[in-house]
Amino acid sequence: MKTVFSPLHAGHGGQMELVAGAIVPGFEKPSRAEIIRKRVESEKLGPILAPEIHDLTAAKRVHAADYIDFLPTVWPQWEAAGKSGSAIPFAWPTRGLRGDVPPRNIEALLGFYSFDGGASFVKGTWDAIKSSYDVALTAAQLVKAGERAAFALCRPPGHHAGAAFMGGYCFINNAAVAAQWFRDQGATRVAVLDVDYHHGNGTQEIFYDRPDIQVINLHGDPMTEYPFFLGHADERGAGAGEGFNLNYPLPFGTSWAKWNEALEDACQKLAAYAPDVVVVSLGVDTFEKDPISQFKLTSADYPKIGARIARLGLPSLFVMEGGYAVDEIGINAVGVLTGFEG
Ligand code: SP5
Ligand code: ZN
Repeated sequence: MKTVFSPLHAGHGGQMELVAGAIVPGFEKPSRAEIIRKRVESEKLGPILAPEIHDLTAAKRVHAADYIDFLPTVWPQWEAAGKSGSAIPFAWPTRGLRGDVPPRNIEALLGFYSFDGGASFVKGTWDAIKSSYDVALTAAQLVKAGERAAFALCRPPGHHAGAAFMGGYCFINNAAVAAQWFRDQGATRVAVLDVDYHHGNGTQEIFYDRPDIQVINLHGDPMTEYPFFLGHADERGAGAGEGFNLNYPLPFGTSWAKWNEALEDACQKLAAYAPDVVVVSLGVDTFEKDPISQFKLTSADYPKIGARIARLGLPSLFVMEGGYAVDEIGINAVGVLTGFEG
């Protein structure tokens, strides 16, 4: 399997986040992608390719144009306002406030275009976001050109980013961009299978009223787990999209047996949908030693995930999402891919 990777991800480093009452270095850090890249090499998964550069047309097919146009301006605006450190919002237009008037202050704009303070900017963040997008589209092109599967080693991740908001370490929703790109290239139906520990709220929001893109999520129950405000089982899609969004919220402590039951049900529903291609939002923060998560998968489980996805017999695009246990993240992410290859 070919991997697409860009070193530009590394410029998105040193950003801070708020965890349990303290501002701490972000869990979503450059070493994550480097450790996965090294494991791709040591396991001889296949060649590692640089991304082709794309314009932002495909991003604007799933995101609001004003949101996409805002992203490259964040750091320049932040610096022009005399600020340093990490560009993090602190005020959001929640219920009772005006969410329809973009303000003119950079801190306010960050809040306007986000749902949490988890997607912070430093100087190299835009170039990393853009490279992650290019990685996803380049890997999608490989699948379109006939590869059985490809691995988009995206960083930053994407699945929490909605049509007009960032959050949860995510800015552009790489998996959603790829899914829509497959549709625009002629695929009739596309499935997105999100196995990250956290609910892919952004992907769900983007495709919620769409029957042509099935979105399936296995994740920590939002009653107790981030992102809290989406991901319940009764969210099944709206309008023409009714029945094409499937959520499997699972409790803290879920280990392979129960997680795999959900995966099996998800894969059967996915197979029944009969898409032309599947986009896998590949998070490995379901791991027992993940520092921010509460599932109990072991390294031996990840190849089984890949093997089950392979049994779907569909062209498959793997898009890297979360996973924060940096010592094992390479073993687990690449484990899914070698398990897929059989
Ligand atoms: C892509 C992805 O996996 N994003 C996850 C964003 C999670 N943000 C919330 C983190 C909350 C961390 N709570 C940590 C407790 C650590 N002891
Ligand atoms: Zn996650």
